[in-house]
Amino acid sequence: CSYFSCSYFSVGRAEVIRLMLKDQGADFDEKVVTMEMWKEGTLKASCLFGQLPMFQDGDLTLYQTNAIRRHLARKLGVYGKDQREAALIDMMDEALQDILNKFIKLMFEKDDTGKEGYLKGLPKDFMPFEKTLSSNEGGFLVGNKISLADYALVLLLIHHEVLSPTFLDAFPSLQDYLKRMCARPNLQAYHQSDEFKSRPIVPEKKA
Ligand code: GTS
Repeated sequence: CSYFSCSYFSVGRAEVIRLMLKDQGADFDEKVVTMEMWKEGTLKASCLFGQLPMFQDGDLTLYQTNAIRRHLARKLGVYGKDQREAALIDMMDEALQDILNKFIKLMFEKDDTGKEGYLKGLPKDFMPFEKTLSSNEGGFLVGNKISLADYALVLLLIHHEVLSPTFLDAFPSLQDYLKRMCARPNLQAYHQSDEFKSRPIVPEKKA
């Protein structure tokens, strides 16, 4: 098994990388960067685009969350069984990124005024995934094996349940999916760990 090394802020885009590594039982080391360390400037100056996460796989250094995720997905065998599945996985993942970008924007809003409108838009945003899961007998977004896109969906569902505990009521397939995914032994152990709980992506005032 490869040994990976990842640097990132405690809370941020990199959580989905952690989720995949944990579920896959990959051996990795992580360096959590604090704001104090970051503000000092040396690390930022050393990063190709001046941002984290940074990922190391042997002598390969990568930046950009999605490039890291795809590299790992190819390496860990969670990028579909062929090119057709890989294309469908990319399509699902891009649609999930659209939701993630809106979600991140909401999380960074200083007040709570955007939350109501955001919650109203959720059925439209998540319905395509409900439909896909209800028609895919494999039990995953694409094919019959977990993929890169599933990790993105699982994490978004976990966070949206915190944001709105009733939001999954209208989505039986997503509900069943989340239950199944969170019962995967490695994912369950990580989801229930203090490590995961210590990184609340949805701040209390937004929940
Ligand atoms: N497109 C980049 C990616 O996906 O990796 C964006 C990276 C990014 O926005 N990084 C943030 C950062 O380094 C941290 S996080 O929000 O993604 O966790 N911010 C500090 C800075 O100085 O820009």
